[in-house]
Amino acid sequence: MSLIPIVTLPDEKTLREVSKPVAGIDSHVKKLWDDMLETMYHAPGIGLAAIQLGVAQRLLVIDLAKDGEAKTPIFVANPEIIKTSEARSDYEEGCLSIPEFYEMVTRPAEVWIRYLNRQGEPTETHATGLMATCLQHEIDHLNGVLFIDHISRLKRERVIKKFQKAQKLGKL
Ligand code: GNR
Ligand code: NI
Repeated sequence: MSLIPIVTLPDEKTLREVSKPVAGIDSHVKKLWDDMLETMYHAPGIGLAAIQLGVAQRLLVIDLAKDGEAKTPIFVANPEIIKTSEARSDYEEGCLSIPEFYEMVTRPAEVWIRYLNRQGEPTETHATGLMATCLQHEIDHLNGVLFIDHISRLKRERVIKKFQKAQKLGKL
C-alpha cells in the first residue's frame, strides 16, 4: 500500500472533475481502494474519494471507527443515491481537500444507496447520522461538488481566495 498526496484547493481543475464509473472490480480498483484507505487513515479522515488522489473514478472509502476502535472500512464503487429523507440534519463538515476549514452543512438526514462492494456485488444500504452525511459528502466529490458549495457564496469565495493567495505566496 502507498500514501498518496491529497489534492487540495486551489486545484479546482482536479476537484471539479466529474469522475467516471468503473467497469468492474479488478486488482487495479482494489489497489487504489487500499491506497485510498491508507492515505485516509494517515491524514486522518473518515472518508475519501478517488478524485482527492487525482483519480477520476467513482470510488470511495469510509471508516467511521474512532481512534483505538477496531477498523470498519467500507469500499464503495459507482454509488447511486436511490432515495433521500425529507428530514434534514446539520453537521459541521470538514474536507481533507480544504484543510482547516469547517462549516455547518444541511443535508438529508437519511439516504438509501446502491453501489458495487469490494466483491463486485451490487449492494443496497440505508444510512443515517454521520454515515449519511459522509456518504453524501463523498458522492458529491465524484460529481465535482465540494461541501463549500452547500454554504453561502460569501464564505465559499472567501475560502477559495484564501487558498489561491496561500499558493501564490508559496505556502501550499
Ligand atoms: O475526514 C472527514 N471528515 C468529515 C467530517 C464531516 C463531514 C464529512 C467529512 S469527510 C472528511 C474527509 C474528506 O474530505 N472526504 O472527502
Ligand atoms: Ni472531502
